[in-house]
Amino acid sequence: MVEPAIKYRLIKKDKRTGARLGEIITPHGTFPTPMFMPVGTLASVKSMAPEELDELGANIILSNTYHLWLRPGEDIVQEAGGLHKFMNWDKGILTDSGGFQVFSLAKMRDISEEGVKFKSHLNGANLFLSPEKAIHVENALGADIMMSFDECPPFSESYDYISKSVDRTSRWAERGLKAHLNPKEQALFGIVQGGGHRNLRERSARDLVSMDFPGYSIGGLSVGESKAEMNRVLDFTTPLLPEDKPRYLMGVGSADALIDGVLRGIDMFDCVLPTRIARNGTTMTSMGRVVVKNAKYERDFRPLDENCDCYTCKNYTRAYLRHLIKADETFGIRLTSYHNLYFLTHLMADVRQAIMDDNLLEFREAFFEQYGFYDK
Ligand code: PRF
Ligand code: ZN
Repeated sequence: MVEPAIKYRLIKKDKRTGARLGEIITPHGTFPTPMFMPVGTLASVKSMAPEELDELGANIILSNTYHLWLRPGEDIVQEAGGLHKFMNWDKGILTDSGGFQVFSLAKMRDISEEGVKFKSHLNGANLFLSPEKAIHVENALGADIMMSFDECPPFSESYDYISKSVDRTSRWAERGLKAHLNPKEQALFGIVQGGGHRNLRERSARDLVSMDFPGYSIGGLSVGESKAEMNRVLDFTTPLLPEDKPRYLMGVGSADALIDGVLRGIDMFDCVLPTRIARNGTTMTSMGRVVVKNAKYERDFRPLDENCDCYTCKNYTRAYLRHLIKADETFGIRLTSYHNLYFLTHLMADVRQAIMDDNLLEFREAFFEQYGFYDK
């Protein structure tokens, strides 16, 4: 048994909820959890420099196997000295396996036991990804944490389909584990699937936990089901996972879902949401969403969020942000992206403090009181 590349240290468990305060120890630093991870699909968090990400409180960022495999090619990243060097980021990196992107982006997929045949979303070329291929691309990229190659079926798929899919995802996870070339430098996580079905989530978790991954992801959520539905699945899924390993809820990034995920024992989250909505002028503030592009902010010379200490809020007005976004000035996108990422990384810091102070439930109440429930 080799020592895994990352470790999780549980610091404190909340007495009244499933929330955990901890830290994740990676080859590129030790970072507090629960945490939010910004997404840099193509080896860049859109419009943000690495120094800015560091300054706004990001510790691990996400990148993507499928996208980097297609462009520029993992061989080029490897020649550059790996993803950290290539993009000038020396804190944590996590790569998603490409499984999810194949299912969400590519047309005409053909799924078999061996892997997935599909067409490139860039030029229509015929492509094939298998668990072994995905892991070898992830090995070449060199992230601290890698994801198994999984299938993320639609939440509404039939029980029968999801049941077969879960078993195949477990076999793919096992193949990925065997193909993994350097477990001492890169930690491979298993991904629990199973849609909304308790017994399928149980089977998925049991099979993956028996393979002893250094961490576990929960996939197949935030794919169109309601937040109540997602919370219901988390209620019975996180308790299936070992206490001494990190748990990562994939593709979740709205403030309310982060808090409710932490309450259910999640340690890590990622999502394109904060940066994606920032690019069309939508921001997350302590008072809820502010669509700064709207006409009503034309003469609003207040900061975006009066309770925020970020660079954007300290220096610029809503009227200025509205003007820049309306005029397609890229600086506007940088300012709203910076604020949204700062907002979520600092929300998680506040959540950690609340766990420390034994008042997470009160924190949640107060937060929702101001923020409103369920933004989507
Ligand atoms: N699997 C993988 N990546 C993902 C997901 C998944 O199920 C999701 C689901 N929200 C986001 N990203 N590999
Ligand atoms: Zn701000």
